[in-house]
Amino acid sequence: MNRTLAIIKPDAVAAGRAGAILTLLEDKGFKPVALRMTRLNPAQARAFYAVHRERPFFESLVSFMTSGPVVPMVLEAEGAVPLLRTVIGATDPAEAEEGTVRALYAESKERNAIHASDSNENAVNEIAFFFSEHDLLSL
Ligand code: FUP
Repeated sequence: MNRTLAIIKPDAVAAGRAGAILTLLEDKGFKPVALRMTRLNPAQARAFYAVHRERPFFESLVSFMTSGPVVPMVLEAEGAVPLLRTVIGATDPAEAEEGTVRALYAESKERNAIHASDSNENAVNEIAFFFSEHDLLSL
């Protein structure tokens, strides 16, 4: 069994879609093994997206990600990282496949409802960003 990190982003939480997105993820076979609600401060958002710090959208992304509560969660499934990337869809909802989280709930390329780790290595680091080992339940 593999683990990945998802974050329901401020747009989707504010729109009252956190429950619908969690249901969709469970319907796709993911088991949540840790879940919390928090609000990132600018330093945390900058650290989380540090890989993008030179990109033109970086400050706007930090501003969006700190604009309201988020729901980070650790999800377990066979091949969790690639499976979740498929289930969330393309970064830009205009390009996301029908039925994906972003096609259903994202507003724009920036306000795109959900984050998912893009590699097993990043998943380990991103899980540790939000959760300590004793937060993770064994099912
Ligand atoms: P993804 O892995 O699909 O979340 O996409 P990226 O890692 O490429 O981008 C991370 C986040 O940066 C996206 F979720 C939204 C934001 N972003 C923009 O706001 N504009 C862009 O042109 C690209 C990404």
